[in-house]
Amino acid sequence: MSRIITVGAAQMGPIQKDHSRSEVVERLIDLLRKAHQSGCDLVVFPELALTTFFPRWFVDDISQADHWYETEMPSPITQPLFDEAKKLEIGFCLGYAELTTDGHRFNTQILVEKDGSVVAKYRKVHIPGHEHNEPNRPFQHAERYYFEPSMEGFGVWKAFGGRLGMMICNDRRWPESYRVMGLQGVEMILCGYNTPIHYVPDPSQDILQGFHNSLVMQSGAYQNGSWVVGVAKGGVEEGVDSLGQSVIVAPSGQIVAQAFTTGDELITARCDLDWCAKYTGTLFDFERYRRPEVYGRITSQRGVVID
Ligand code: CDT
Repeated sequence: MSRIITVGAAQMGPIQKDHSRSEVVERLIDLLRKAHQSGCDLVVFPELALTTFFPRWFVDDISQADHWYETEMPSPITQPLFDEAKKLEIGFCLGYAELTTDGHRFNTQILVEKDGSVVAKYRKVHIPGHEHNEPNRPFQHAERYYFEPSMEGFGVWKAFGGRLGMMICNDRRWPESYRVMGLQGVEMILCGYNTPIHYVPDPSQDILQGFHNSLVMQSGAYQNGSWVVGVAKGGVEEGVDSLGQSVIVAPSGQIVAQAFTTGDELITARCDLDWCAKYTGTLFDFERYRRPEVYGRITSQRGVVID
């Protein structure tokens, strides 16, 4: 029997600073309904899908930013999204900023099953950008000030009839993210992102943002025989233009659906999880062909060491 997940990548356009959580939840519910009408089992929302991308501003006292974080999930404001999903029997994946009861701050994504239960929580591992205010930049990317890196790593969960994993934005640029999930037999990886088109440390990369976005997800999918669903919050948000180009990538590395706007847009694909085995059982049969005995540097060393 074939195992199909019809997945929706629910790209969002900008969320401005003065947009309320309730307004945003309405947009998410609208996308959820569209996904339901398209026959989706699962809909994936972007990174930090409830607020503007607040790490673009610096505050001297981090508690001034507490209002951007969720302290519970669901909360009274997000409960209507959970209720609607349960009513429609559709699962979802949602990114948000998490402030734990003991004061830890994470960039988080949850996976919610069709019955409304939270089956998995993933906290971002690779935190890009900078820790301190850099006033000469046109905008900040102070994720390293606002979020601590997760020590929990990359999990894979049984859900939606398959084995699903999650990663968030910058994680998609690192082959280790995919491979750690690949070694757990992942069949579909869900990834929300916010990617400013202007890369301040090296503007020569600006024109390549779309290329690099699909390059990393296509290669990660192919090299690990997994579906990858990459979902943007794109468009001009508080003056910062961000990449759209949400994609659904097959285990072959081929793009099977791609967003063509930078606004709220749903793309979908019927994903046959058994397609993964065509790759994980042949060219990328890890058990047969990998050589972990010569990969020691991957985990024993962080930066480049020149002998
Ligand atoms: N949100 C996020 O991780 N964005 C990064 C931008 C890198 S530039 C500091 C990304 O990899 O797309």
